[in-house]
Amino acid sequence: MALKLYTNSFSRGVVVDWLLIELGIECERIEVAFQTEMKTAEYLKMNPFGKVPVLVDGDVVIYELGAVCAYLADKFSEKGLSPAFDDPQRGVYYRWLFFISGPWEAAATDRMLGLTEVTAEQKTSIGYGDYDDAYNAFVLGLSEAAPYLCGEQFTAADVLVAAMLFWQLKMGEVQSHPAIERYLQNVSQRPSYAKFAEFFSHAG
Ligand SMILES: N[C@@H](CCC(=O)N[C@@H](CS)C(=O)NCC(=O)O)C(=O)O
Repeated sequence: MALKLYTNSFSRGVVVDWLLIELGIECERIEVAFQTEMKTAEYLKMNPFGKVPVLVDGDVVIYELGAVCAYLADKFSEKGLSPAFDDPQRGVYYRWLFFISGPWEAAATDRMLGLTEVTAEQKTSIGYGDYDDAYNAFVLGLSEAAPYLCGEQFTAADVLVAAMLFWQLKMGEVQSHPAIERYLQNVSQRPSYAKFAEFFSHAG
């Protein structure tokens, strides 16, 4: 059965569009309006958060951007967008998928909302420590990209991480750094990037 992507062109769903270009696969794209179509009872059955993106593959419904991207990369593993299961780089790949979707997303959101005052005691129970910890870990990891996060292999993790950085730089929500600039320069060489940049320019 054909894949269906419920998304909105002004959302993080554009990250999946970028991955689909890299994969070179067909996927039906269903544009869902904010506030209305995303909140219908029918839509909430697919994603109780009433958010995009959502990928439907037959009977399987996947929400959460990171899960959608990881799922597609593995489903079409022959396209080489995820390290093989027995490749040690798979560990690095997982680290980036989870880092960008968990600690980094939370740290960046808290900062955007001004939730930055963290006591030493609170820091031990906050998954990302504090913003500086998360930022330092991020740029340290990026400084090891050669040229991509998993070495020579460009993966779905690069799509997620680079898209997040392009977005946050555009919105002034992350401080640039030589490691960030070098990494994004590497990623920008991908032929798919030009197409993504086009989607992205509409996305806010
Ligand atoms: N954790 C979710 C976040 C999804 C999300 O926040 N999507 C936004 C668009 S970027 C949305 O659909 N917002 C609509 C709403 O909350 O009403 C993911 O990674 O997929």
